[in-house]
Amino acid sequence: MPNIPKSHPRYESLRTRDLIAGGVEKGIASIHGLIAHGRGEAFDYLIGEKTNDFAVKAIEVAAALLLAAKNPVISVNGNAAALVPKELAELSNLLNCPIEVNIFHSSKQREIKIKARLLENGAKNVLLPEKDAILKYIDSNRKYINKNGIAKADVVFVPLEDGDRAEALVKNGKKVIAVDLNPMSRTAQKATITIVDNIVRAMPLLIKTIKEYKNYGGKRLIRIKVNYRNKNTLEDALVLIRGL
Ligand code: PTJ
Repeated sequence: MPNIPKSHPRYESLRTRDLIAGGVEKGIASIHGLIAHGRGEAFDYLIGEKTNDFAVKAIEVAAALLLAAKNPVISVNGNAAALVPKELAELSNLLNCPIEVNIFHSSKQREIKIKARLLENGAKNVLLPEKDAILKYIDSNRKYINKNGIAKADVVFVPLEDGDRAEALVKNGKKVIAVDLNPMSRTAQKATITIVDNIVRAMPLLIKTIKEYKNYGGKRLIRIKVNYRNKNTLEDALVLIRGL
């Protein structure tokens, strides 16, 4: 990171920007990831660059859903791997579930680099997409999945997606947890649970919440998620943005 003092008022934002730029340089994030990040930054500004109550609620419900899932899977693209590799590895180990690399801008080399980065950061079970398992209702590179991962998942965690796949996953009968700073995005609208927050803030809180709920029984987990309406989360985020 260039010589930016921690006292700089935009230190955290600059640090995160640097992670994405470094991710592109290392061949982990796609060059298009920079544009996606800039879009995220703009929405982060609009929600006050903090984890709002609607995100805390969504994180609690997401934690309960992940703990109650039979076969949860964490789907990772270039941006997620550049920004929060350690947290993705910790989440996977905590839930004892695989991480599956699934990228939009097709590149075998980048898939391999993303996998290596996750392993270096402590992940134990990282799957790559295979040509023998296909997700229905989608035509992009993201249709290729792993038969031991997303193919048999009941809940898929998809931080900062690119749109049509969340819908395809839902049509394939899966529950989808998205992290997306834009409450109007297609992903945010189609997911079962949308955490409208920056992935760099949402991941540590999700991990902390899962650790807290880890020994809860099934009934208690159901009580946490039973009255959740994703429509209300998105509406609350939009009210905040429009009210500025
Ligand atoms: O590695 P690949 O090839 O799979 O490509 C990944 C990107 C992210 C480039 C690709 O999926 C893409 O183009 O995504 P989009 O359509 O630009 O959407 C990304 C969404 O993530 C947007 O709605 C952004 O607002 C949101 N976003 C960006 N940065 C963050 C974020 N949400 C949460 N935390 C962030 N840090």
